[in-house]
Amino acid sequence: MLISAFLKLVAFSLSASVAHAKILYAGINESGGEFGVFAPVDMPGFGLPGRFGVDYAFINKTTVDIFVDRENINFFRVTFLMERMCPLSLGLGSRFNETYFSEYADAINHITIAKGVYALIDPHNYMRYNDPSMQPFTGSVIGDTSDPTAATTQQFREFWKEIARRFVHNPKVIFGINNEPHDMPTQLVLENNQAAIDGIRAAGARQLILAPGNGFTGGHSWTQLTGAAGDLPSSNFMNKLKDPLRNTAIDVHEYLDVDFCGSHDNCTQPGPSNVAALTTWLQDNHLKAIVSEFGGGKNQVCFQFIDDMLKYLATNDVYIGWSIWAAGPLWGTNSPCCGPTTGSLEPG
Ligand SMILES: *[C@@H]1O[C@H](CO)[C@@H](O)[C@H](O)[C@H]1NC(C)=O
Ligand SMILES: *[C@@H]1O[C@H](CO)[C@@H](O)[C@H](O)[C@H]1NC(C)=O
Ligand SMILES: *[C@@H]1O[C@H](CO)[C@@H](O)[C@H](O)[C@H]1NC(C)=O
Ligand SMILES: CC(=O)N[C@H]1CO[C@H](CO)[C@@H](O)[C@@H]1O
Repeated sequence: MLISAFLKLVAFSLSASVAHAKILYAGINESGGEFGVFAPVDMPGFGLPGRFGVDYAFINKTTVDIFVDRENINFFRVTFLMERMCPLSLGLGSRFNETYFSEYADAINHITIAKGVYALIDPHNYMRYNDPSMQPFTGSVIGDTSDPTAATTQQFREFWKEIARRFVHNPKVIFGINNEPHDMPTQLVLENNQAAIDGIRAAGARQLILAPGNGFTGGHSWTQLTGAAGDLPSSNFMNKLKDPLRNTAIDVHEYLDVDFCGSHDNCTQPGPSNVAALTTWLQDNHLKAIVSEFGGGKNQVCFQFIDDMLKYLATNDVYIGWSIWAAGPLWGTNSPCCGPTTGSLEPG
């Protein structure tokens, strides 16, 4: 239902010259814009607004240049925090912290204009807003009408309309609606996704949109109940999304360790068989997907699992891209994925 006419054209023109090219976007997560708010105990507002370059940062331009020039990466998922873009004093909506926006836009423009490759805009918020101090569990679920402190679905629409308006003339920008919704009614994930799509298109933006599902947008659980309350499967809802431009794809996360979290160094969850039901669903609904987070530890078992996953994505044309977790200027010697010794994907 939502296959992109634009993407089909791109895929067609590519296929004329590159026989087996199906993956259009191959890349990496740039994590750091959401850093510096994780409080030892639940302290709403901890780390806000934060200091650029100290508490949070978006990209290291030198490493982006290396990824593009030497490693042929053409896709960067760049995280940010909605509570920084829309300070709590203003609320979620069209009024931004212009300082934070300009820092973010500088990163996006470096990737998309200076380097000419794709950037995925990623509000790293688990479809929650107002308290990021213990992500992914703190913060009011956007659109939860039983929570008087929650931002509304309409506010989320205005937020996305404004982001889209600001990038409307940049064809290298892709809009990721939100990172990993979870533990909320799947119907509400659908409604928030639809509001974001409506806002983006109302701004006149025509670029690709990525819509997540529930259950941390897990590929393996796409057709299953998820969360403590047994929320309905994403597959029951996300084929109901309507995009007048038919340029919305599904956003999937799929780690290869025992609990799909990316925190263990060994790989025991084979990606291809775990996403098989999702693949069938995508085919049946004429949808495409990007795996915007996945990864494995620095060991031979995981290298094989990652290789198997990449081969699977490349040979199933419902998948049009992937970005591995993660690089970013603030990881230092910490391992963003998977287990304590894997290291970050910054060059070197
Ligand atoms: C940016 O990346 C380059 C190349 O990897 C590295 O030499 C430099 O130290 C990095 N800068 C910061 C501030 O991390
Ligand atoms: C806006 O962001 C800048 C940079 O992080 C920060 O110094 C400033 O206090 C923020 N303003 C508000 C209202 O949050
Ligand atoms: C890692 O997982 C593989 C199966 O994926 C298993 O054969 C191996 O024993 C595991 N290694 C460790 C150290 O747990
Ligand atoms: C596997 C991994 O590193 N996951 C991280 C993804 O990003 C969020 C937010 O930065 C972290 O909380 C996760 O640990």
